[in-house]
Amino acid sequence: MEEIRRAAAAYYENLPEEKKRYARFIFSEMDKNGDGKINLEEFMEYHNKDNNSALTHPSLFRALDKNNNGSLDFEEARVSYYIIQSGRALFCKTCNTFLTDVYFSCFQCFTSNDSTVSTYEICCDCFGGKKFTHHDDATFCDNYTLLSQGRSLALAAPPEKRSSVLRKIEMTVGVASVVVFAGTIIAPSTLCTIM
Ligand SMILES: [Ca+2]
Ligand SMILES: [Ca+2]
Ligand SMILES: [Zn+2]
Ligand SMILES: [Zn+2]
Repeated sequence: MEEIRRAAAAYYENLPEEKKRYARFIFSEMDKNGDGKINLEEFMEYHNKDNNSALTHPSLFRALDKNNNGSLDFEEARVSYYIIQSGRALFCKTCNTFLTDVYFSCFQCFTSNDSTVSTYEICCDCFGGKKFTHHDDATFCDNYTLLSQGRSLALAAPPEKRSSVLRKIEMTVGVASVVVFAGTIIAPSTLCTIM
């Protein structure tokens, strides 16, 4: 989680002023009782209304609450903004915890040409403890391996398939490759296209 926090802070610092103001605005919208922090109830209420079901996961709130005091200050809450923007709202398919730094993903599902196949991610504990049921021939890779393999995969894919490969890479490993280019945040898909 620490890596995600640091990436989120860097991401925020590079946002244009209006986007920073917008992030503050969202924070104040969430803070119903105006005490300057977001409790679980306020967080759930806001995201339920938003229909953003991934964010109403209690394990995400716990992960965001860095100092474990049961509420989110602005610095803690802005990490959720980054998680949405980078497509990092991923949860373990077995135990349902929010996936932070390193996790494993089924290589076959990840690289499937069928867009209806969802990528299958599990946390290190469930993978290590073999606590998952998936198809027999599944090969699991950690997200960093997928990122480096993703580039070769994308380059090897026929041009008409390339964008769907890139989209999957972006969804699964987005956080690892957000970079700042000439003061503008470049999303992984754009980055891959210009490489
Ligand atoms: Ca509040
Ligand atoms: Ca807190
Ligand atoms: Zn798990
Ligand atoms: Zn699979």
